Amino acid sequence: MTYIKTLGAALLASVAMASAATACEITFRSSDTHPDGYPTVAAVNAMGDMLEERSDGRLCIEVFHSAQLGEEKDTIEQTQFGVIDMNRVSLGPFNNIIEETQIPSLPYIFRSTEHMHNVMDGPVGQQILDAFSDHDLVGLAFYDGGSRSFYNSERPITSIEDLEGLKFRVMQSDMFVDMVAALGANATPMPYGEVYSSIQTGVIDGAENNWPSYDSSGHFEVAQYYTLDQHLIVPEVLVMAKSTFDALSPEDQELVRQAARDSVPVMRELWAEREAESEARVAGVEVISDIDKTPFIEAMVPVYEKYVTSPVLQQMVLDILATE
Ligand code: BDP
Repeated sequence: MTYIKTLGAALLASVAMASAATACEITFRSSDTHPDGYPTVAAVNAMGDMLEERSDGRLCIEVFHSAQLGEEKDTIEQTQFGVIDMNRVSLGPFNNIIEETQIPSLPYIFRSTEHMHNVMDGPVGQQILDAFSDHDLVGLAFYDGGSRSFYNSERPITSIEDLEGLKFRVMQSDMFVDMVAALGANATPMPYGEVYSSIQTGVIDGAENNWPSYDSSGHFEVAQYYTLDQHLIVPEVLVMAKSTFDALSPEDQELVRQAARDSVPVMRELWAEREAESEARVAGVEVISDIDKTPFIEAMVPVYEKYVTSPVLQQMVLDILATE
């Protein structure tokens, strides 16, 4: 009898747990290439907590971190098909699909992180978020991606001449291939997850990224020269599959949009902390911070000429330059 009672109690407990776990009516599956605890993952989790609370537990988010659902280029396609509900990615892999995303991905377009925030929080940012709707996606919010600099396993880069002949991995964006070529080096677009072993085996000499990615990916272990040329400040974006979004009531759509917006300040705070932590953590690498950026900036003219073609894109650049 006691045995039966114990069994019954255990059964009841597991049923209660299961129903608590299934209280969510809808759970959005969200993809991220970064590991658990990384600021982007933490920010989408924070958005999920807000959404769950504001919808009385009906709407939830489950973040599949560490590229569990695939590399960015593939997960973007799956999000367009509605197989994945949400995706947090860099704007880089969108460049070949949505031309407006090329503009904030242009080298040296932003003067500082603050400038980037002012632009992405303003009308140009909204214009870019709106552009996703023609591509089966809903643009929800922009996150920080720090500034990206070159690192390699061969030699310290102290001037543009030192880049010559080196082979760098870039995100899957034609514009970044041209950016590296304009600097006199060679570029290979490849998924983020392949970079570590490609540097290790000498397929490439290095890559380019921000402090937190250089740190969390372990790239600093195989490419110990990091040059603070800060050629890109590419924002990251959080998108939802249009089919997932359209299936929601207008009230729930607004809850999703608002929770995404409210996750932005959370992300920015986590990001600033993480940048400082990562910079300190990779302290063993050789950091070249005394570098004249002027030749790098001047070398970018052909990239602007090739990619800022239509009057709409030209106006976006002018609007960015005119933003404080
Ligand atoms: C990181 C971005 C991530 C990109 C990665 C990359 O946060 O979205 O996948 O760079 O270089 O900084 O591919």
